[in-house]
Amino acid sequence: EGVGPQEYTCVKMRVLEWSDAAAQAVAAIPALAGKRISLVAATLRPETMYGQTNCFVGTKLEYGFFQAAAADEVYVVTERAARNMAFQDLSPANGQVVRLGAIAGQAIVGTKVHAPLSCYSAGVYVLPMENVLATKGTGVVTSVPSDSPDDYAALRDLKKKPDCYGVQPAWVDGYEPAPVISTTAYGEMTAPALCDEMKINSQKDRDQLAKAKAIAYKESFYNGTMSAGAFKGQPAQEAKQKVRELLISSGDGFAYAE
Ligand code: A2H
Repeated sequence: EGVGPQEYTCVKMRVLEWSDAAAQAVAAIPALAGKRISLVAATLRPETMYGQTNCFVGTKLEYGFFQAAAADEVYVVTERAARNMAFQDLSPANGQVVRLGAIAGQAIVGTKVHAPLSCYSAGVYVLPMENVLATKGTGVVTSVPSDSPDDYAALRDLKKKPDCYGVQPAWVDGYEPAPVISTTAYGEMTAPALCDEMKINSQKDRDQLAKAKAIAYKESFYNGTMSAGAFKGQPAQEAKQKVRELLISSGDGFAYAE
């Protein structure tokens, strides 16, 4: 932020089963019939994708269904992201944004999506997070609680009080942080260990989470070793580019800058 562009890797989280509310919204938009629809998450840590446990959206944000460059493909992202994508060969024509419909973040919650490379290969659920910014990335965040304190704190809140957040237990039960990167300082579970050590109680502990995020980044990215996936045993820092290329070459991801 501030200095130069952020080079994100976008991960296509293909919809496997819509929530009831989203199914209704989708059925009312004839242009979506027969399309491959994906929630598109923007990440700076593609090497962590092996540990995805869920996807986060902001319940107060509005998302759109945007025509991708491929005729049969549609991306669910914020309007802001779709405009940026239109200038990066990610829409039907340069600068052209084709919005096929809109949907509230709240309505998407409970949708089951495929998380590429995740150990939860049968799919993960879309869940609500309080601190999803409309001004960053695509407004869709893929969650890796083993290595992201924000993701860990938010997922733990939902597991503790599913009712408060309108989340069904089945959307979080069994989706535990999975080992992706090991560090000498914190072992396999950098974010959970840091949140415990810093006594972070919930996703509302913004100041503490900002500190934990900085430490987690330093340990897991700069000092971490891959403990899962195709590049097991390699430094996380080196695996980043390799996993990014893997996601892009398989068609499960693409480069996106802003
Ligand atoms: B990262 P930066 Cl394992 N609102 O991906 C809030 N957070 C968002 C967002 C939005 N609209 N869009 C993306 N993000 C998250 C993985 C990850 C990330 C790990 C560890 C750290 C980490 C799994 N979540 O980010 O402010 C996304 O989460 C800290 C570097 O542009 C994205 O990468 O630096 C990161 O924030 C981008 O935030």
